Amino acid sequence: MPIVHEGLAKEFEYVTQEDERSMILEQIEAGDALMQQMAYSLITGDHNAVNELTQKALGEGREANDVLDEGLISGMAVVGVKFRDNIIFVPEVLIAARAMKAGMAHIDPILSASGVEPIGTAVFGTVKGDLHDIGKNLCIMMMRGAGFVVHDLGVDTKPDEFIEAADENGADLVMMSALLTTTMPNMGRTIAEFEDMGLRDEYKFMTGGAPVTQEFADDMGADGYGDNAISCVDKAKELIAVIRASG
Ligand code: B12
Repeated sequence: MPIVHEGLAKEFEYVTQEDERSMILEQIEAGDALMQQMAYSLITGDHNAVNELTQKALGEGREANDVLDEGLISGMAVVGVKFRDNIIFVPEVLIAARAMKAGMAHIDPILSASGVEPIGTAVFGTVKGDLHDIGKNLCIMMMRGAGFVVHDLGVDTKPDEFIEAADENGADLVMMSALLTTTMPNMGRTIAEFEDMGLRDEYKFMTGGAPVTQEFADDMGADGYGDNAISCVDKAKELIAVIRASG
C-alpha cells in the first residue's frame, strides 16, 4: 500500500538518498495503514502508541515478523537517516529506541517460543565501549525462536566477560555486535584474548552490526558474519553443523 499516513509521508521526506528511499519505501509499502501508524509512532517516540498498536496488530493475526519489519524496523530506518543527517539528536533517538523496545516486548515471546530441542548454545553481547543493543536483541530473539539457547551479555561487554560467560555456559558460539566504527576493532581484540588464553578453537565466533562487513569479519578472524537477524540465524546453524560434524 502506498504511504497513506500523512505524518509518515512527511517523515519520509527526510530520506533523500535514492537507494535509501527505495529500500525504506519497499518496507513501508509491504505493510498497511496500521503498520504505517506504528512506524510513525516509533519515529515520533510515542511508546504508548507503539505498545498498543503492536498488541493490536498481533491480536488481529498479523505475523510477528511482518510487524517487526513493516512497522518497527521501517520506522527505525527513518530514525537512522534523521540521526545521521543531524535532523534529530541522541535524546530523540533514545526516545525512539524506547518505543522500539515497547513493540519488541510483544514480539519477543512469539519469536522466541519455538518449543524445539536446543540446537546449540551461544553467548551474545555488544562489544566493549558500545551501547547499541537493538540489533543484538533482535538477533537474540530470532536465535531463540530458531531453537538456540542464548545468554545475553548486554552491552559494553569486555573480552574477559565473553571468556567467562562462554566457559560457564558451555557455549558453542561467541557472538558479538558493534555499531560504531570505533568499537568494531574490539571484536578482533576479543577473539585475540580468547587466542591468548589458548581458547580460540573451543568456540566459533560470529560478528555483525551495521558497519561490519564480511571482509572485516574475515580480517579479524571471525568464523561467521551476518548482516541481519535472518542471516545471523542461518550462519549460526551452519556453524553448529560444522561443530557437530567435527565431533
Ligand atoms: C539507535 C541508535 C543509537 C541509540 C542506541 C539505543 C540502543 N538501545 O541501542 C543511542 C542514542 C544510545 C545511540 C548512541 C550513539 N550513537 Co548511535 N545509532 C543508533 C541508530 C539510529 C540505529 C541503530 C539501530 O538500532 N538500528 C536498528 C537495528 C535493527 O539494526 P542493527 O543494529 O544494524 O542490527 C542488525 C544487523 O546489523 C545485524 N546484527 C547486529 N548485530 C549483530 C551481531 C551478529 C553476530 C550478527 C550475525 C548480526 C548482527 O542484525 C540486526 C538485525 O537485523 C544508528 C543508525 C543506523 N542506521 O544504524 C546510529 C549510529 C550507529 N550511532 C552512531 C553514533 C555516532 C552514536 C554515538 C557516538 C552518538 C554520540 N555522539 O553520542 C553514541 C554512541 C554511544 C555508545 N557508546 O555506544 C553512528 C555511528 C557512526 C560510526 N561510523 O561509527 C550511527 C551509524 C549514526 C550515524 N550515521 O551517525 N545511538
